Amino acid sequence: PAASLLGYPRIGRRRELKKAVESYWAGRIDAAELAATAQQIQLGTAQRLQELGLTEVAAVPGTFSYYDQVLDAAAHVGAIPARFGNLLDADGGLGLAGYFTLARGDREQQPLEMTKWFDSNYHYLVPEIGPDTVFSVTSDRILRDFAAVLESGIETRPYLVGPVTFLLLSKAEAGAPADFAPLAKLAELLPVYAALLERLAAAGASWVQLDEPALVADGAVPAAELRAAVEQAYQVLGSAQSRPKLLVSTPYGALGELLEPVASLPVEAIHLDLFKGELPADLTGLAQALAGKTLVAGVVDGHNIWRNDLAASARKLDVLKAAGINLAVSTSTSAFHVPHDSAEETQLTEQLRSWLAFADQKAVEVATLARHLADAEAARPEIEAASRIIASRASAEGVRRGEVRARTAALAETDFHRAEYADRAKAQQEELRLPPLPTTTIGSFPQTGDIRSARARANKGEISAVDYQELMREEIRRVVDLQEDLGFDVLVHGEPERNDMVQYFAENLDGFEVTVHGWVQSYGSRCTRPSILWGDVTRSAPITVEWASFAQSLTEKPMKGMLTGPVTILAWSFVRDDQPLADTANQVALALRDEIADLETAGIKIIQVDEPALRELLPLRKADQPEYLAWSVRAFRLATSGAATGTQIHTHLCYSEFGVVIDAIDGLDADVTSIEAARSRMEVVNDLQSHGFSRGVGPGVYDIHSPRVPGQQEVTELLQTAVAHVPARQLWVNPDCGLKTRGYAETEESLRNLVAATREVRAQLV
Ligand code: THG
Ligand code: ZN
Repeated sequence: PAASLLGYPRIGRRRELKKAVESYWAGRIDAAELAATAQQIQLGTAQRLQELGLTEVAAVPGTFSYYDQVLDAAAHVGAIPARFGNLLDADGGLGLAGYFTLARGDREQQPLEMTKWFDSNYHYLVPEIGPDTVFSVTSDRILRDFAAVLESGIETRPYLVGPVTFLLLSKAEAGAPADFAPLAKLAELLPVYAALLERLAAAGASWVQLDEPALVADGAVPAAELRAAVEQAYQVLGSAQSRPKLLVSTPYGALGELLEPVASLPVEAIHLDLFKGELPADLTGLAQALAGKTLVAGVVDGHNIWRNDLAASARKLDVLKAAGINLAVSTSTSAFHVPHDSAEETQLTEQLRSWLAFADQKAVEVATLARHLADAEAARPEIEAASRIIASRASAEGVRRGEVRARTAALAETDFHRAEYADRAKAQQEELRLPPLPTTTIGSFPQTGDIRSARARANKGEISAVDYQELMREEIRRVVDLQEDLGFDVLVHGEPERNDMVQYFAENLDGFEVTVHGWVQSYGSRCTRPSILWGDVTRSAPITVEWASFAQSLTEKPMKGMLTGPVTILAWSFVRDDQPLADTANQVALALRDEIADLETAGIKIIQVDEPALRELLPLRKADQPEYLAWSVRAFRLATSGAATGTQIHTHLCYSEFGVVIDAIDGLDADVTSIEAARSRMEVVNDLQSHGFSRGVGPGVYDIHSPRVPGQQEVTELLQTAVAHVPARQLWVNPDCGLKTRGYAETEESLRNLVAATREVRAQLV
């Protein structure tokens, strides 16, 4: 197809999929009703994209998923871990119930581990593969959904995570030999992919997209081995009997030394990320490798929301065309990272809205660029209009503020340093007098229906600001009482007043706007509404201080002030692309620095500055990582290093691959760091031990992403593992992450077990 998107949001314009899936889980609708909603969403997408100009065969990507695309691949090839027992239906297929068991776990089994998808705020489920995994086709979901849309007259382009990426994203099943890597199973996996391709061809698919983003990241596998694996995979799939045409897509960056090998694969089309990725100056080799194939040029950013510089994209396309390359136009990544349609955001100024391109606008952009390739004159008016609008951004009010620029320009090295840790630790212990293995939670408590509806009513003006405040205060009283009752040492106020830990700050800082319908999927049925960071950032008034001091007034125990760090505010927003991220991060850091000073003045002695997304923005190429880590760590330090010696700074990071960022975590210089560890069975303490991490650390002792309640014994064992690797005086006890998505019943039970286990292990300390 001359113009297409690499992928499209799948949650639905009004989150219809989220609502249907959650209704299915709650038993309010059955599998048939859920499947009907899913097909309606897919048909709606296909019709919408056709209306927007993606009319050719296979221009509409079949990137729907009930939960996750990596889980879908596992479900289709039979990669179902043995620990779940038999999840297959009588017909040998993995039905919806079994599919969701892998995603959410059950009474006995933890779900598949969840981790970040490349450098995005999307999370995929990690398949577990062992030497004994037997692959076979165990789902025909994509076949059925393809056929359903085809019946309505639109031929979509079915999508599967490609076999190499699938195995590289998988982990070895528990009990596999230490030297086993899932990639060793490639030869056994390929016939199953080939069988799926044959069935898709038989169903009428002329194209299938196999997504191979793992090829743009430096991972554990050396480039030569990766190259051999890709070549093996596509030799086999390319020579499959009666297969559809294949598009191999490589979003999220440049292929580097794999560029020509990938371009030479025996398939019909290769997609390259030409927004983030660079092309070689000499295109001769690439053109030769692509002879007879189509280059699907990903020139429109699929990952951020800014209107494309169509003139710049057109120039890139012209260069490729001049080199004799046969072209199609697309996005750099799937557009599932962005919301559906900026035209829905009528509350934004027309000026800001004109700067934006959500998924629907990107469809128009790729169609325009394809038109440019066919007939440059015909596309000229749209291309020039885009140039004018982008130019207007540069001089718009609020994009650059003199006082902000002056403050960042005047920063000195001392603004990034605190007193020595030893002095801080002593001063803090005198202030706080905490027991060994202090217990705390990460910050948020369950957001009940009552809290959400109070906020919704306040937003609609149905209750007054004063009444809303009082309702939130009642909630804070309840949460403080509960923590006192459970016996926690360091308390939190529970954050009932925050819709989202980033959006809340965006709403209270200048330089941001928020959306109404701009939901994007974060994992499974969970979505966020990333804010739009469009201008210079300033704080016009304290944000959290009143809530924190109210909460502190209710207890003698220390109350943690809760802030979101600069890197996370950037990572979970759509950030301006007209200056380096480092500069934007420092502006946010200064606003937070002022907030910390105000919290201290209000008597708050512990302040947590969360950076759960520190790992997320880590560049996929090792060569780019040091620079990123340098500026991201500095931004955190700029935010926190104004704190007094006796003020304890905490931070929290999600996700367990700590090996890579542990130096950076150390560099943050926080007094206490809480991290995810439960899902990976405390593997992280090995990293902490070998690194010699010297400050406070709270490896999470239970997984909050699932409703499962950990037993006291289980928590005790995890704590004993932790104490065996890390000196007890450094250890804190806490759940993995915030409790916002949990219900109260399971939360209370889990926290009770956490405190009981802590007391048990404390008693064992000498
Ligand atoms: N905020 C943002 N991004 C995030 C997190 C966050 N990314 C990673 C991590 N936390 C896990 N992600 C989520 C994302 C969404 C939700 C929970 C964890 C969630 N969303 C509600 C839902 O979909 O029902 C909607 C939220 C709301 O009603 O405001 O619960 O915390 N930005
Ligand atoms: Zn977390």
